Amino acid sequence: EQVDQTYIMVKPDGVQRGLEHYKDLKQKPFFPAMIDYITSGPVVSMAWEGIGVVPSARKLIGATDPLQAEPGTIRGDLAVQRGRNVIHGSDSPENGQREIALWFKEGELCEWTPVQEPWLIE
Ligand code: DAT
Ligand code: MG
Repeated sequence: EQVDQTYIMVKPDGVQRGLEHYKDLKQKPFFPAMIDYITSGPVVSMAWEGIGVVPSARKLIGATDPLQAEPGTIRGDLAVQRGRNVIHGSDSPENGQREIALWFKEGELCEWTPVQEPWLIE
């Protein structure tokens, strides 16, 4: 099975570097407001690794619009509007790699093996 990595960020957000993060949305009308928001304060950055981690994390996060997000998801339970949707998760393994490289320097990622791993993964 494919082990991927995904970049997870608790927004808001940004500490200046957020300016690059959403470059694929640069042409969107909400881009300037989103950049103001994403650079308004510190964020919590994480790199998660695991089998199918990209779709699993997105499922946990919920739909972009919190009003459409299922109860039990982070956005569904904790957010109200798209422009304040609390958390980011990469949308593909390729973007996971790109975003992790953008937000973490060489040597900053902490890799370890939890003792229960053999009981979770065949
Ligand atoms: P996601 O964060 O679910 O991957 P996205 O990549 O399409 O969603 O957009 C990135 C962020 O941009 C999203 O978390 C919130 C903001 N956004 C998206 N669509 C928006 C819209 N129509 N109006 C305002 N903000 C929007
Ligand atoms: Mg996205």
